Amino acid sequence: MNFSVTDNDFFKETSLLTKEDKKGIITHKSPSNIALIKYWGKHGIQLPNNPSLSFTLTNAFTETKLDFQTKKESESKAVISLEFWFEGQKNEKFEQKIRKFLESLLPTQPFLGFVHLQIYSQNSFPHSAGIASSASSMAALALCLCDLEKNLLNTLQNEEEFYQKASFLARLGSGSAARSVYSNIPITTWGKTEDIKDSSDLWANPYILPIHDIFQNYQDTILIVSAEEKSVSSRAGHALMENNPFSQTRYQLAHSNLQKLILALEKGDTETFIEVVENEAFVLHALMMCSSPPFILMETGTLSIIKKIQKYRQETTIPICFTLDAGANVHVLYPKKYENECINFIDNDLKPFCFEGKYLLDKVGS
Ligand code: 2P0
Repeated sequence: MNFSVTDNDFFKETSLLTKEDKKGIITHKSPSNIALIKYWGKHGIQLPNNPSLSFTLTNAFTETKLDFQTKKESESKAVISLEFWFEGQKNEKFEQKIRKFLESLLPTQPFLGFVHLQIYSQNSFPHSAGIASSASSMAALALCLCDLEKNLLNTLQNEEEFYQKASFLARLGSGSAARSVYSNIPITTWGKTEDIKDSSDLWANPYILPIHDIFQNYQDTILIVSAEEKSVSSRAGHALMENNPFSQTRYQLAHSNLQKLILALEKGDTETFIEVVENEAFVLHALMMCSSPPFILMETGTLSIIKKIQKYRQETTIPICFTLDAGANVHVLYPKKYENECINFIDNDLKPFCFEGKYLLDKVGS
């Protein structure tokens, strides 16, 4: 499935397109997500080597506005016409990246060649916070593209199909973005697994298995340990899995961790939740450490924070835990009912390890 629109209907519609001058504005807002079961390693065209599962965040999001106007009959339909602004400024670097992405879609989504596009994008979180924005930004862009198709070709009227296609396109832009097209859905999964009905490598789906109340309003405080750009890009990181001696074991572990997590989410079993979530974070970083060449993505502050969280948990029995992305920042996860104690702990014990004392308060979308 490539959601191609290069069929007869398309050409019927596009002949209309060239006669009729159409313009409009489409906006979408997409949340960031934090993976509990990590996607790390891919094959083919952005296909994951194991299933992943993420919490959808609320406060960290990208808002994208797409301003479109159909081209004149004389203008070439084989090129992408694009201008891109990021946070109010024309941004050549991002424009190049988006242009390349849209060009890669052109053979299956030829309507993209029939319009002039002006895209304005902004994040709710500071660009310098060292938080990856590819998931939320690619998801917001993919949703805009699906609305554009809907507007121009009268396709994607079915909501499920609309979101599946948005997730499919977002995935092609950035794997983890596939999981960010569903706002207000607390948990999303991506990748084929026998444990989740209708799961797919091609797009992510909202998680529809039972979720215990304790996990409905989990808090995620993102500790900014480093605001620097990552030392290894995700693309390079995924590629390193190809020759990693532990890769097959890792993919199996992702499946068994997912099975454990599904049960824990249903039963409200925070102990197993913590065991699985922290294991996934450690394994992701261990894989990078034993890749060739090796990468250490944690900073000393990351380790200090992890140790403090584990000690605090032991002393208080509050089910607080952490997860990591492919970088030094720490996501601190805890149930809403322990919010006051956890914020106090973060302010007193963890904030000193944060870059300029910075952290972002976020929570799972509901
Ligand atoms: C994830 N990460 O599941 C994992 C865990 C980071 C750590 O997916 O190359 O930017 O664009 O498909 O999605 C980050 O990688 O990689 C990522 P591409 P992406 O969220």
